[in-house]
Amino acid sequence: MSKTIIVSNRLPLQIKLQKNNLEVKPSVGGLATGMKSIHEDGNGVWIGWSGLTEEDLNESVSRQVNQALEQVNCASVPLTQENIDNFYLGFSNKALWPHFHYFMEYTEFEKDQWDSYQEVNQKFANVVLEHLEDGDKVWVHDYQLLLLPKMIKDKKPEATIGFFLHIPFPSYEIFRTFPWREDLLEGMLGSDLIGFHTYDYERHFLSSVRRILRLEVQFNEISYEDRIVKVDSFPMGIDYDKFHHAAKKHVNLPNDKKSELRKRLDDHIQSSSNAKLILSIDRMDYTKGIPNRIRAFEYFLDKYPQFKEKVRLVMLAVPSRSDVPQYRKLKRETDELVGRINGKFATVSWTPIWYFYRSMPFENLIDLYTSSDIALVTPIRDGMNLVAKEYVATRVNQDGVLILSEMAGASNELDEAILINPNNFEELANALKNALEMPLEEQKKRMGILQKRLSRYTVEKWAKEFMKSLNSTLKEDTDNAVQKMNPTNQDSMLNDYNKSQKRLLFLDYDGTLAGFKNNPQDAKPDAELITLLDQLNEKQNTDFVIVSGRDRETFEQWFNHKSYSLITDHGVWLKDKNEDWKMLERLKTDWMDNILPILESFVDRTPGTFIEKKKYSLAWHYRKADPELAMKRAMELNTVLTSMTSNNDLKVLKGNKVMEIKSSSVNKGRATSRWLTKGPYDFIFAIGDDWTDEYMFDELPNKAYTVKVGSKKTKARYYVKDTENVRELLSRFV
Ligand code: GDG
Repeated sequence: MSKTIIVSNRLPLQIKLQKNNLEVKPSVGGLATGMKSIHEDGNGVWIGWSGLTEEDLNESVSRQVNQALEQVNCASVPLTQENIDNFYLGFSNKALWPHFHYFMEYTEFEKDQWDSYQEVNQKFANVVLEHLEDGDKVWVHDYQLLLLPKMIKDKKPEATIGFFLHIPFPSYEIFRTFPWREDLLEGMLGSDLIGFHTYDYERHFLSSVRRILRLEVQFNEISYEDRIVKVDSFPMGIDYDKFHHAAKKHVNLPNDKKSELRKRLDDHIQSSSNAKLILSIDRMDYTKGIPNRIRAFEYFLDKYPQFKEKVRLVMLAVPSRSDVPQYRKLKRETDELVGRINGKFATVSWTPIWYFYRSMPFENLIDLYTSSDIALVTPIRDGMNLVAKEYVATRVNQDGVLILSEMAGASNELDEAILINPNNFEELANALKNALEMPLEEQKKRMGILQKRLSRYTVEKWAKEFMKSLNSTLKEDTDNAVQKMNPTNQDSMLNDYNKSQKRLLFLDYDGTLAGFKNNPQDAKPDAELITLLDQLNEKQNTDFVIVSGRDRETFEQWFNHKSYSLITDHGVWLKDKNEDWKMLERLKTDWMDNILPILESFVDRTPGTFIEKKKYSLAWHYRKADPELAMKRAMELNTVLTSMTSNNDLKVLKGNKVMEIKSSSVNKGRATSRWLTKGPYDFIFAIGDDWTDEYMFDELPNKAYTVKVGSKKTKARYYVKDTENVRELLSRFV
């Protein structure tokens, strides 16, 4: 039975080791809850670091830990202290975390840490590969493991792999400055499905993929090598019922059962008729905007002094990554700010900020949520922010106001909150005043809508939706009738080839026999290719023809001294082995004078594009242009040209990063089907990479072996990954 393997940096467990005594406790985080049903389904495994370094463990304890983990269907990745320093505290938290959150001034690019990041991702891959069986699915989580999908895919191409990024994906302008940007993107593209919290992160990622890797993106699908990678947004939810039910219990608690914290919070609320509590909860992280929030609170108290002695900011900052210098600096800054502001405003009976630097048990967290009239969630940048959602879930009487930063992913879904820009103190101070004075009726209206939404799209639903989408990538794959050329179907094709009496091979040139170059003239055949073509040309009973959109002049230059059969200009010219060139189609060229100025105006407005003037066609190449601008211009040009060419017997062909205008009476399909009359052939093979080759695949008889290069979206029967595979395949014919 197939299973799902979940992979995250940390296992959803807390392991305590005291004097060789082992205590394993499940952790109760949102992710663990969401993944619960998937983990428990069948014989699922969760792979991650246990929290104990190799230095913490001796052989016998290590065995004990592994056994304990096995019992709860987990497996650990062995990491050393050096790994933690360089991979986790180093590359993950000093390069990726600040960079992806737009804190470029905090980003450190260290080669040693990058090496460690690769090494540790490989360690994770090794453990995954030990557990991975045919038919299994893998779901990889977060920024510590960006390289893992590719490492698994390279070893197990048939594995179905999903990846979810819990933090923002930055805009292309930021991402492009990352030294190892290609490796990170390629690592992620080992997946079949890549998920983000929001559509913004999704489009930033797609933009980087287009611009940096120059890959073809259609809607939310990336054509990568011979695969399609799907990209989508899945906003993560919370365990709504857990928070809602816990809050219900808390609200009705008798006095003697209340925690000390709750009693102190109650004291404040009862201190005057309009005393209010404002809550903030975050990990102590510079992305969460803690100092800004405190300063904005100071600004608020200065601007609206009527709230002095009435409102209190209760601030819980949970210690985090304190081995990283920026976090220690943030802690110092926060301590100082709280001290200064409390000193500035405090009276004998009131301190404006209650500041806790620690983590609290769940019950106290609920005390804070249920006692606070306002939640002030103001990150500078946050992938999602679950605290905002948890606050909503705990408001069992539907009162309370959420003030939320627009820079948190959650703001996309929580429109009924008061949304603010955390850098605008004026807006923040006014939001606080509005929230404090908001009529109960309006609070209930807003809270009601928010609760309805969050109770529907829970973390469990989120995980299920992701898995459903991952499963559908698998289904699309099996539905697709186009088969990958593999050793089995290749052998059967060669068997037919060897048995046949008269064979015909049609080979496209650019993107098939030779890779693309920025300048089309640079794609000249190399020595290896010439040797291969010579060998094919010498084969007995075998006609091989290069069928190209290239012009006759170029092929004359390149293959001048050769006796190959050539079809050029998409089928205008034909040269049969030892004969002279013949014109297959008589074509007019007077239309070019009208079209050329239009193409020139597009070249002027689209840097990096250029026109190739052929004898019978005009091509506008946009391979070197910005892909997003080029796509927009290509659509524009297509509209202009189609309206102009409709009566003109002209056709606009979309090739690979090129648009070509030519007579509609000529295409590779017509040229190749004419050649068939030289038969009968009992073995026909055609291979090509773009839309112009589809005409050829379409016209050939069903029994022909038709092969597409680099994509599964084709009328061909088979596909191969790249030009290297083409050469390997053709070398089997010689
Ligand atoms: C990352 C992304 C994204 C906090 N203090 C205590 C405590 N917590 C719990 C909260 C909440 C969680 O920690 C914090 O989650 P956030 O989403 O707010 O933030 P990150 O830790 O930065 O998480 C973030 C998330 O991943 C999920 O994809 O939303 O954007 O940065 O659940 O309740 N829990 C307890 N005591 C505490 O003192 N028990």
